[in-house]
Amino acid sequence: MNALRALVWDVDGTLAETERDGHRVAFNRAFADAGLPWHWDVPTYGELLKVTGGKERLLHWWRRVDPAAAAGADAGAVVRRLHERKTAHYVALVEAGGVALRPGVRCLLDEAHAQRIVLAIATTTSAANVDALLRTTLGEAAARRFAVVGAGDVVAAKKPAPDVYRWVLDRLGLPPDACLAIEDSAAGVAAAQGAGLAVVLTRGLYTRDEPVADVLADLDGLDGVDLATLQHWFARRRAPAD
Ligand code: XBP
Ligand code: MG
Repeated sequence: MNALRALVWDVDGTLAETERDGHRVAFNRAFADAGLPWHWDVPTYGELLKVTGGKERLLHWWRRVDPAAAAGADAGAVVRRLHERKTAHYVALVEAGGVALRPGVRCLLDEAHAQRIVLAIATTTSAANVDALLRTTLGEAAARRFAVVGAGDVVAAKKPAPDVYRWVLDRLGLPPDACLAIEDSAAGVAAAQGAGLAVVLTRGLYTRDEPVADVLADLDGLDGVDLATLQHWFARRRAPAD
């Protein structure tokens, strides 16, 4: 079996706790801008996270609260506009320092870079969000360490579909058994495993109780986890044929 060549990171919930105080707040600001009487409180947003992707989540909500309007000919355009506002609010919030990396993440990124382990991203969130988060939390130079960023609409089928991981592996030119995915959610784990990657799970605010199976480690965070530990877990993974 291959040695570990690349770490493929999820973003939301994994690199940073972006959802509750980042994306959720940005959605609510976009609703207020548009004069909509919608507000996603913390538990409601937790339920809505079952739908991955912001535009998909918006449409799902709209169909629930006003199915007739959500079936209108211009519904797709309305969702796109609303989501553009949401992205602008999210980027502003991140650039103002509203979101920090989770404990342990920066150390692991630095260690991997120093040991020439390739860094990549496979996420459902929009590319503008990833860009703002990496530049603000890591700085310009460290943000450029990610060799491949698979984000948002680069694939049509979002997590739990494996497509974004396959997209990233294609561009890395690496087989799945040389890469380790780091994910926070059941949908993310399913996506990575569907593409043949072993996974370390770092549960977050919204994913503490999600049922997840067959991960190399099931953690509440990455604080104190070093690269040698990841490599040790990775070496003990089962081959797909086992
Ligand atoms: C994250 C998501 C994203 C964000 C919002 O899932 O589902 O949709 O909530 O981002 P994962 P956008 O961590 O598994 O990638 O609004 O830009 O879609
Ligand atoms: Mg996630």
